[in-house]
Amino acid sequence: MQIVHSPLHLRHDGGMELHRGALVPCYEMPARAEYIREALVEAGHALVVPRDFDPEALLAVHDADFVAFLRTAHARWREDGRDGFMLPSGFPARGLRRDRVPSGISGAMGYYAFDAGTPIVEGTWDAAFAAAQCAMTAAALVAEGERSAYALCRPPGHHAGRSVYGGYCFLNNAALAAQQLRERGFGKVALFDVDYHHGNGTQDIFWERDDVLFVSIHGTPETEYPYFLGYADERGAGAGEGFTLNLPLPRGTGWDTYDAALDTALQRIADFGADALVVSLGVDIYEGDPISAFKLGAERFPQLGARLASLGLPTVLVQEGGYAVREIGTNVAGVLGAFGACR
Ligand code: SP5
Ligand code: ZN
Repeated sequence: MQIVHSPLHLRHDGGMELHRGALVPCYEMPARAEYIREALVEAGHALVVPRDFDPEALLAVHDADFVAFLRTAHARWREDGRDGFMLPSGFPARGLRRDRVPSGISGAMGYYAFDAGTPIVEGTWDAAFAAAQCAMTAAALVAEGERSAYALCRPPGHHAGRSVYGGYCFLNNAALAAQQLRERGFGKVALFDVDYHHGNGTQDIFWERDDVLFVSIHGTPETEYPYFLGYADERGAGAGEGFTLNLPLPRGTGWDTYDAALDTALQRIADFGADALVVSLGVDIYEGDPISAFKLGAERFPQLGARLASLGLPTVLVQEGGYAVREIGTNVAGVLGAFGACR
């Protein structure tokens, strides 16, 4: 399988995140992508660099003011006399105004962010845009005839909505891949999100669309991040009603329960009549993940890869989360190896 990857991901580094009341080094660190790349090259996959997409391509899934904010945020922070990583400290919650963006960088940051766990540093835009280009390139490869392609994206993307960032995500790589597939001739695209955390950004982007089916298996937002989206009663709206399917599972979920949810998810994708598949591939469903709570051993990743391949669809796999850094490469290689073996 071709692996689309850019070393520019290294430019997004050096932040701390607010975690359980303390500033701790980010779980989402550069070593994640380095270990994945090493394991995939070792396994014999071919590395390719992303193509140069026009930034205009982002505007199919993100608002222009949001993209402009991300591009200029850290320069504005420095103009304000500050340096280092940026974290917001106030958000437009109930009773506060959301109809205007404050002119100062601190207010603007709180307006566009939804958590204090997603620092922006000087190189964040370069890394996020490169990751988006990786995802769009993988989609182009599949549209040109590859059965599958994998975008080794970092930072991840599925928590980023039309005009909101958070959850270590800035631009929604998987949504951009799905959009590219639509524009390149696939009439119906299924986006299956297996990351431990609900893909609130992806759901937001496709909420009112019936041409992109969003299906997600994740830790229940009753207790798990991102808390405020991902419940089973969210089914889409307008033309998109019935084209969102959330399958939340409790902490401690093991393979039998997970596998049954997989049956439901794959059946929905088959019933939809998808012409192509995008997988938001978070490997934080692993039992050793430091911020997640499913109980899936490393041997489950090849099983997951085989089940994804069994749909028989042209498939773009997009890297999302996974924070057990030592095992992350093995787990991703397990999915991709089994997927390739089932073609
Ligand atoms: C892409 C992705 O996987 N983003 C995840 C972002 C999660 N950020 C906040 C995590 C807070 C989890 N707290 C759990 C405590 C476990 N000790
Ligand atoms: Zn996750």
